[in-house]
Amino acid sequence: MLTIYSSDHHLHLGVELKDGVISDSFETPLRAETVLARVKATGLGDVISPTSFDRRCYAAAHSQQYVDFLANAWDEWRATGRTCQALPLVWPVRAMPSNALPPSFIDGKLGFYSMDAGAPINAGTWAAVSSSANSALTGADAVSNGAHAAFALCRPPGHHAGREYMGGYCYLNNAAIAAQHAIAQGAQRVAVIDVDFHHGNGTQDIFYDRSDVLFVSIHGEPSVSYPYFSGRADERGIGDGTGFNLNLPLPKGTLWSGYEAALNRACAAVAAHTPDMLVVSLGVDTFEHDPISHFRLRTDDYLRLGEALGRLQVPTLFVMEGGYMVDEIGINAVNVLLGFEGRR
Ligand code: OKP
Ligand code: ZN
Repeated sequence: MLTIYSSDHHLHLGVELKDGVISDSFETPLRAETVLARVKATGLGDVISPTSFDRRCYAAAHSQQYVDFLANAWDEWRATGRTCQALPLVWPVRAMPSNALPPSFIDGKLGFYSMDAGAPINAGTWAAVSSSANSALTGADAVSNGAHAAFALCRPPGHHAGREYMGGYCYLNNAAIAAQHAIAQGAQRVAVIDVDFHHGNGTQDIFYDRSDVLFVSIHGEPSVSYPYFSGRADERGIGDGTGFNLNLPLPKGTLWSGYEAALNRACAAVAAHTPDMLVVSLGVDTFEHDPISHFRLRTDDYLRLGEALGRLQVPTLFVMEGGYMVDEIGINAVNVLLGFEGRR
């Protein structure tokens, strides 16, 4: 299987507001390097660099004004004389007008275009974020052009980024951009299956009213797990999209046995959609030793997860999302790919 990777991800190094203090982010450059090393060590296949894509390819899944905000945010922040990372600190909450307009000042824009303070912006963020989306787009093209599978080794991740907001380490929604690109290239139907521990609220947001892109997510119950405000089983889609959004929340402490039952339901829904392409939001923060998540999958379980996805027999693009136990992120992520390939 082809891997698409760019060292541009090093241009982004975020901070994290944790327990009331600014700390190092769990979302580190070493994550992507560890996965890349494992791809090479296992001989998964060739590793190529992403090609460049026009911003319009991102705006097909997001809005043009959001993409422009991301591209310009650092310059606008610098123009105010500040050199520290830009973090949003004010949000239009429920009781404020839901038709709030985008402010013109950068501090207001940061809040308007975000869901939390989990997506800091610094000098290299846009270069890293656009390159990460380009990896997903390059992978989508490879699969559209006949590859049975490809692995977009994206960093930063994307699945919390909605049509018009960033958050949770995510800026551009790489998986959604890839799925939308596949549709633009002629796919009739696409399925996105999100196996990251956290609900893919951004991907759900982007495709919620659509019947051509099925979104299925297995994740920690929102009452106790980030992002808390989406991911319930009764979120089924709206309008034409009704019935094309499937959330499978599971309790903290879920083991492979419970996970597999949900995965079988997810795979049955994907098969019923008869997609031309499957996009897998591949997070391995479901691992038993992940520092910020609460499922208990083991290293060998990722082989089984990949085997289940492989049995669908659909051309598949894997897009890297989360996974914060850096020592094992490479083994676990690549185990999914090896399982998919029937190698174990
Ligand atoms: C991104 B991805 C919980 C803090 C949560 C944000 C987590 C973002 C995860 N103590 N911080 O889905 O892996
Ligand atoms: Zn996650």
